[in-house]
Amino acid sequence: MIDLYTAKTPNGRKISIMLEECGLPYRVNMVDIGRGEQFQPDFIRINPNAKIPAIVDHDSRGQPVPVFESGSILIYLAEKTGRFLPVSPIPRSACLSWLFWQVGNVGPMFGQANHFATVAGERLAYPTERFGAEAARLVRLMDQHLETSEFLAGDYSIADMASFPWLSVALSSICQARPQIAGEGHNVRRWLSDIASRPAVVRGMAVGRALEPAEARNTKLAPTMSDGAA
Ligand SMILES: N[C@@H](CCC(=O)N[C@@H](CS)C(=O)NCC(=O)O)C(=O)O
Repeated sequence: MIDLYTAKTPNGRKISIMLEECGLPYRVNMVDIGRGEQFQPDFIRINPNAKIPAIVDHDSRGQPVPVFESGSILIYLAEKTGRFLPVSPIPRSACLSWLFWQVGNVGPMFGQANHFATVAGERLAYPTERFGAEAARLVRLMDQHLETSEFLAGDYSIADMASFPWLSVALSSICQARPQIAGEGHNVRRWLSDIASRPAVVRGMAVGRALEPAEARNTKLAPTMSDGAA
């Protein structure tokens, strides 16, 4: 059994998607980051950086294994199962390049762009422009890449799982906010739609909320999944 520590955010959903894709038994522990549960000592012992997602793998030999940072967790689960991360060096490096592209660029830049556009109490022109422009540049780059590529790197992989939850929440608002990319993003939309139709993705995205009736008809929750305390 794997304990998943998560919240209803794109970073958290990367991991529930991967767990569902691999069919691994896991238990959901929702961490209320709005109320500061990520700073509680029990959670800091799992992730000293005090952020979701994190996992504890109780199925390894010896002591339970804590893993934090979404990219690191995706690689851990891929190596544990032998799935969604190629083994041979060239396709593996392509997959890892796009995975690190997401964790080093898309997550931080989309997060800051959203923060300064919608969360910050004050509208500050410089950071709004800086992070908004960078988010738009990343969308354009991804759209151009997906013009000739079905997925980010070869077959569907952990690189796609890392980017999917972020693009699914942010693509429309980034395109609307930046006139220079208005009308772009059709390759990203095709990619989003292909991935969104995967039953494991529907289940992974639903962690922490009840499935809509249409979703429930098309998918089946893993029998081992349950909510627990953080
Ligand atoms: N680089 C980290 C980012 C994780 C992260 O930013 N998590 C957010 C939620 S999406 C969080 O826990 N925020 C709480 C806080 O910053 O106090 C990863 O990829 O796992």
